[in-house]
Amino acid sequence: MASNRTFTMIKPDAFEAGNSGAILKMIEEAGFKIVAMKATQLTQEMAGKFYEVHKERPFYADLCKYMSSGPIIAAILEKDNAVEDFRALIGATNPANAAEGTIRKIFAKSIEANAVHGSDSDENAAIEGNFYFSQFERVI
Ligand code: DGI
Repeated sequence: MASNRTFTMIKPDAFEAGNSGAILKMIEEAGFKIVAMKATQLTQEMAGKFYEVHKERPFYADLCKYMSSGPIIAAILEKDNAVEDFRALIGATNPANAAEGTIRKIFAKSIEANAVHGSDSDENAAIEGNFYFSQFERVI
C-alpha cells in the first residue's frame, strides 16, 4: 500500500518571488494536509547532503548552490496516494514540459529554479521528511 505522506520544498525562486502562500493554497485545495512545515535556509553543504543521489549528475554543483541561495519552506504533506498525486500536482521537472495548471507550469522560472520539490518515492519521502523534521516537529 502506498504511504500517505510526501515531502516538499518551496524553492528559493518561489519563496523570493512571494509565491509561497499561493503555492500552499494550491496544495491545500488539492486535498493535501500540511502535517509539518518550517521556513529555513540550507547551507551549500546541507544542500549537498539532501541531493546526494544526484552527486554524479552534471548539474549537481549548480543545484546545491541554487538551493542554498535563499530561504525555502520545507513541509510534510498528507493525502491518500501522496507521492504520486503530488508529482502530478507539481508537473514535469522542466516547466517547459509541465502540464497546464501545475505548480511548476504556473510558478517555475527554469528547469533549475522550478519552484517546488516533490519526493519521487515513499522511501525518499520518509528520508527527506526525516532530514528536516524531528518526531516532535510533525503531526503524529
Ligand atoms: O524530481 P524532480 O525535482 O522533478 O527532478 P530530478 O530529481 O531529476 O532533479 C532534481 C532537481 O535538479 C530538479 O528539480 C532541478 C534540478 N535539475 C534536474 N535536471 C536538471 C536540473 N538542473 C539543471 N540545471 N539542469 C538539468 O538538466
